[in-house]
Amino acid sequence: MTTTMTSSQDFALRDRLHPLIRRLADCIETTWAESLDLSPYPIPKDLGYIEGQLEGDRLFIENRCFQTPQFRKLHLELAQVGNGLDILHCVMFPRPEYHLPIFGADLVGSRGGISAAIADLSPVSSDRSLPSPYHADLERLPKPNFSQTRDLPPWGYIFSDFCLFIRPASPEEEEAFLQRIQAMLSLHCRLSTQAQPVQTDPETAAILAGQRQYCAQQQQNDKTRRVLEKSFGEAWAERYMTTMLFDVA
Ligand code: BLA
Repeated sequence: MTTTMTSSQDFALRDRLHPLIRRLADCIETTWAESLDLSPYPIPKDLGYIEGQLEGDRLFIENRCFQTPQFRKLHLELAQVGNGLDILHCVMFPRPEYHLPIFGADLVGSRGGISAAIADLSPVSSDRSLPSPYHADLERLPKPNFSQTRDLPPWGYIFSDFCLFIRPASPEEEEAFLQRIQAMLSLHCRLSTQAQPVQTDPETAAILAGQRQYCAQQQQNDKTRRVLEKSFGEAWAERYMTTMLFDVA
């Protein structure tokens, strides 16, 4: 296995990725920069830029992270397996003093097109409901129709009723997916910056428990784990999934 780190903050990988992944990465970064008060987030030294190859294809990963007054970690990851599989992963982890949902998105694609496009604002409360302003604003968003919706795996019960999981079937559907994520993200940035922190320790503990459950379930995604294991081995994949992708504060 080779792991390499560079000091470059540029996503050199970005230009080689599927156009929808590139556009979503740009959209996420622009929305963050325009609507949030970003500060640097210390990425573990060896996990900023990573290359690995154990068996089969080489895996390239580039991570970019920030923090803000409301979010302990904003994470955007771009990855490419060999020349075949392109991946965008994004999670916005709120600080546990803020009762906010977890924004998450995953795009997986190849030359043949995007096979999985998923985005959600996932609840952390024990009754699995979203804070009411979120519910109301999400209800008001236009609801595009997608011809191929996909079923969530059993661990996906953590996602909200608004979760979108599709295989975009045309350039028009790719565009509609991008528009929908942009709308969700803008809504989230607006509502999160208006949010007030909770006042009591039990409330913070309940939010933390919800975030822990979200991470525990996401760590069960065998499709992600298998990609990482093939290039970096089991132990490394476990460390990466629990410390970089879905770490709990
Ligand atoms: C699916 N994720 C997948 C798939 C792959 C990855 C290969 C299968 C694609 C398909 O079925 O068409 C791989 N995703 C990765 C890798 C990384 C990654 C290697 O992010 C990172 C290095 N996953 C997330 C987030 C969500 C998510 C934030 O990281 C949701 C908010 C969801 N990915 C998700 C779901 C599936 C998936 C629900 C489908 C799983 C299944 O069908 O079993």
